[in-house]
Amino acid sequence: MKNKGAKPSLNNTDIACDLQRHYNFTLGRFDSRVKTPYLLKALALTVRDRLMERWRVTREQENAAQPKRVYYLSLEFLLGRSLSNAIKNIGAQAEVEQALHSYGCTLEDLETEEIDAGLGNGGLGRLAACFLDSCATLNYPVMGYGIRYEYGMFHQSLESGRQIESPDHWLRDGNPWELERPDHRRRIQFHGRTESYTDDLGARHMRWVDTSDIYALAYDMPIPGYNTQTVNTLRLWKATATDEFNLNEFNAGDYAEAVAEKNLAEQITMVLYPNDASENGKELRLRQQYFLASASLQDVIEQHLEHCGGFAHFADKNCFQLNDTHPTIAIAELMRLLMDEHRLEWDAAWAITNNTMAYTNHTLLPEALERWSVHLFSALLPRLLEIIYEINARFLVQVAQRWPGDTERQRRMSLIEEGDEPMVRMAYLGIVGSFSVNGVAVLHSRLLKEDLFRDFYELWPHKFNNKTNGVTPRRWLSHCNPSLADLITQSIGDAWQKDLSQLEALRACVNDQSFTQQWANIKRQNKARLSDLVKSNTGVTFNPDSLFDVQVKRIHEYKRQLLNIMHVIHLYDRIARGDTQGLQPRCVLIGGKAAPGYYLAKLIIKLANNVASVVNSDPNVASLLQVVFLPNYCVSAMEVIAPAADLSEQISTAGKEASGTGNMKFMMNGALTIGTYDGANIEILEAVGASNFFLFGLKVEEISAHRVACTPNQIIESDVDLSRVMQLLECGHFSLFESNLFDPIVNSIRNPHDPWMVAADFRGYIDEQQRAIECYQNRELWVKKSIFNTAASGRFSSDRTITEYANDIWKL
Ligand code: 26Q
Repeated sequence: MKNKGAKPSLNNTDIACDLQRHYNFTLGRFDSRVKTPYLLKALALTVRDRLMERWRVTREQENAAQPKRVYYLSLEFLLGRSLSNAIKNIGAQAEVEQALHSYGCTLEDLETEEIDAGLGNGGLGRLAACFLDSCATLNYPVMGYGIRYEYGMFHQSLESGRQIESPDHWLRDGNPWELERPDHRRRIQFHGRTESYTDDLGARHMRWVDTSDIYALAYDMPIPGYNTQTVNTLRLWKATATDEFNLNEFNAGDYAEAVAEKNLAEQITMVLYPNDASENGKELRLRQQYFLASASLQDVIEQHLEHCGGFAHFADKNCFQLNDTHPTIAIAELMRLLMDEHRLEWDAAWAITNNTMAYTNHTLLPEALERWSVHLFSALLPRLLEIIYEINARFLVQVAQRWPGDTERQRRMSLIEEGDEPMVRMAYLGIVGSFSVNGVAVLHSRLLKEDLFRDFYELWPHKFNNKTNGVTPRRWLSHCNPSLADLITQSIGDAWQKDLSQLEALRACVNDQSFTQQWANIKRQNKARLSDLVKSNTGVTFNPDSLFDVQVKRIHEYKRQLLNIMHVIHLYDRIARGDTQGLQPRCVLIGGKAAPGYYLAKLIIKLANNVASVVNSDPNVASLLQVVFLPNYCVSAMEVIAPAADLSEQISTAGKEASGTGNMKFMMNGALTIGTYDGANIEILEAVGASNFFLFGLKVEEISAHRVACTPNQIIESDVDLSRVMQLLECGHFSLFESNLFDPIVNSIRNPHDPWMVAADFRGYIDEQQRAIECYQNRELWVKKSIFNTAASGRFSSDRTITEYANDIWKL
């Protein structure tokens, strides 16, 4: 059947009509007063109808042209809300507003009711979402593959200043954006054993037998590009039990066991792991990784064979981008599918695998590199372990040829880490199995070559490259900051939305009084909007005339929220002493989630809250300093926070933050950065110039020498301000009824081996903060610097990043 029906139009009466129809007949609501949640759903369906046709055409055109396709494999896609993004991208904003008029509500009222799709932890997951937006906008045939977690990133609330996690049942009321695709069901094997056999032609093969299988069901989400007809696909897999899985037991009369097994199968896609650094060893996590890899590869292979008949052109037509090591088991799985299921020889299969896989690394922390115990692997994925062993054996021959007799190097580079508990090194599998290995900022990519993956760089220098991250300007400027977007468009036209480098033209506006005044007014309004959010979430009243100093990101020692809190304590101490010379009113906002098992990160949240309550309840301090910890930081919160920030805190220990992407969102919205020489901060600094950036702290090369030269205790002793901060922390000033509460934090600062160099960077940070507040006093100059930041942010569009991936890696 090819009845395409009538195409839904974008005119406002048709939209109004469909909206009413969905409200009444899809949702079955006939309320006398329209109920917002249903209206939201009806609007989502109305918009989805309008994506459908473009989605079909995109697919049909691709099927006809058979271009090379890219598959972005990721355990995380942190999409946030979809409604206003879709409306904006198809250009139906005015029409939707019109249609909503008769319901007495605005699009803004409705869109804030939409629940975030929080299928990610932080930077890596949000990057995947920004990339999908850019791929669709640039009309690249790129498909995302991920997991349809029943529960996304946990919801964070506070009880007595401590983080409380609760489940995020985001699918409870259904998801209007997804389409179930029962025809794309895949079977995934686990456990069992391997055996060899001889086929009819006398060839030897391996097979994986006696397995416990589950199904992967496909759910597709439309990814509309901005101002283009392209609608790409994000395919998310859900696990379900196979029928025969419970049939045996059902026949034996064990109905209850049969149903229990079904739950076991469905557990695989139940919940997102809430760690943003690897938590080693959890079997369920490895199941998730293999489940995603196998389902996606089978899907791609089937589609490829349908059109191309064989594997001769597979590597010319397909490319997999692996989002960190999480999906790198795909390398072994592709080998298995090609050899065991499609009977290719090793060398042919390896050539295909090695020419289709590309690996992106997102971390420099050695402890965050994923490793899986060989023991677990052999029980869960015995065939894959065999293949990894064979990859390793052949690889180590290459190493031995290149460095004869260097057994130490073979040990270092082996995919298997030997020891009491042998482990599979997933990052090494990613490097060996891929034709491209990239870092996510210039410094990060350099350190991968010089440090973490040095041996591999020496062997294969051509594989290594950099792709500095970016963020989508549609969500992170036009959508979240509509007033600023309007002002920009009035001044330089609206082509910047698809070519962000055009923001450079704003530099010419800094001497235009009316422009700078409007720029300042818009920031003021955005600050008022954030103040409302802060007030309703914490009860604290932020003064929009103060400097808004913001640090939002996952809570991690290397990100040094602690350094920020110590600065707050220092300011509090100064004000209490009456040393207010050169001070200006400042509002400090900290937000972010801690991994539920990360003790020190959770204690840092408690400290932030305790400091906030001491500071905020001191009437002598209130006019100069206010502090909040904003609970449940998430994508939709950032959409309010980024436009309102004056000062963006990017203060990681040098060499630890791979890139950062929040730093780019703040810059785009006209915040100035106070930051270390780390990750993409360096490129931000270069783009905007040192006079528009507050730089401090040790550089990567300086850190180890500094550690030898002086200990934290020596630094504390010789710095009066730092001594006083430590004194306040140690005397229990912020933990009145639990005096030793913050000992672990104090000890971490005083630890001579403190990897995060908190004490060492304190003085530089405090001084730079003072420079920042003094600079803020000259409001006219500050506004210019703010404009310069937005103007220089063009390089940080994910359109630029994706164009580089497409040209250099994917060869589209
Ligand atoms: C691994 C194994 C088991 C459980 C969880 C994990 C896991 C999950 C998520 C490990 C890491 C992550 C996420 C990492 C991440 O977000 N990294 C950030 O990636 C950004 C995009 O490239 C960078 O900008 C940040 O610098 C980097 O920290």
